[in-house]
Amino acid sequence: MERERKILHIDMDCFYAAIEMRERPELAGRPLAVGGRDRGVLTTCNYEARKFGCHSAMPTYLALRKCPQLVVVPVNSELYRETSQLIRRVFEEFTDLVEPLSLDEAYLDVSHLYSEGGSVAAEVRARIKETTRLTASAGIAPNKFLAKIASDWEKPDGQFEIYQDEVAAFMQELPVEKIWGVGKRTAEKLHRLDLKTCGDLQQRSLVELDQRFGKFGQQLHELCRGIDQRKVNPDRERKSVSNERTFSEDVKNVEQGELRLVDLLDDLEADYEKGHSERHIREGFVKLKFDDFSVTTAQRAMKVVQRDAFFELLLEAWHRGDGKAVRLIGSGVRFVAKEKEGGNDAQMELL
Ligand code: TTP
Ligand code: MG
Repeated sequence: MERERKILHIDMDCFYAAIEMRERPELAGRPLAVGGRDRGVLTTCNYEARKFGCHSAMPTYLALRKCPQLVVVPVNSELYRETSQLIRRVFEEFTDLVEPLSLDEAYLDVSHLYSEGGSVAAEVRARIKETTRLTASAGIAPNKFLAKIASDWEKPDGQFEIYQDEVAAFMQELPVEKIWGVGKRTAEKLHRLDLKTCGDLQQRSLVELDQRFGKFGQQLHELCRGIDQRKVNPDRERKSVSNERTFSEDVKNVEQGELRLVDLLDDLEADYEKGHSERHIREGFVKLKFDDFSVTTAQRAMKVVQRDAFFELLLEAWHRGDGKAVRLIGSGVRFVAKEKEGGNDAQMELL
């Protein structure tokens, strides 16, 4: 019989804001956001600020209107990355099967640990608190999909476990929006078909879902029953590093575009040097989104972040717009794939 899996999803609570509160204790307990002032947006805010209706991606001016006493501090990526490393190391005390999703979030497969999933999660959270003085929330479930949903349930500083024999009942009432891979558009389509919950979806046949949603239909058919076979994949390798910026006002000419690209390339170089310098670059690219939302990407082979080539790529992409103004510029490099490492595959196959 297949061994039941124990998957944890760990997610730090208001991560950037929590770090800022730790660094400046005088701010603790006050509504605090991390983000850009003036025309910027909030990257996140603490739970005090959320009580006023503030949330990540909200324009700062709007957040200040909702909560005039809101303290807004700038983003300090380096500090967050350091903290993220510490958390990563805590995860690795428990298992090699760690799949980071972002700086503050990861899946852990702890099927091989004999303790109850819930107590492993409690221990991981306690170790994180000891190491970083920050709180995390956890979801514990037989698969990734359910673990991620569960980690949101008792946020902040809490955990929630979904046991295998509870899955069927749990799925009945779960809104379709919570299904992994269902974005806004798919959700609308599901609603038009009168499908609001996973229980509703379970009433539809695989054939029908396949006809309506193509390949995704099969996944929907499984996910709405709480079935998710995806493995925790620890060696997912970065394929590229990139950045992009949407401007509050469209950029009208390429000279202005070049000025913006300078900033992006500074950041790109710093990101590469700090986090990925062991990787070999195979090409660089420039991405543009025009004012009609069409997107184009120009790329060229290079081995380092070669600035003059990036400016030529900008020019090339710009001309494709036929005079259209530009609302977003992105820059990035793609890596040569790491050589596949043999040897410990068997150990990673836990399914
Ligand atoms: P989240 O885990 O989405 O948010 P959070 O940790 O701030 O809050 P929660 O308690 O609800 O988990 O994101 C983690 C960090 O990533 C967050 O602190 C800020 C950053 N972030 C961005 O930079 N851009 C974004 O659009 C979002 C959503 C987050
Ligand atoms: Mg978080």
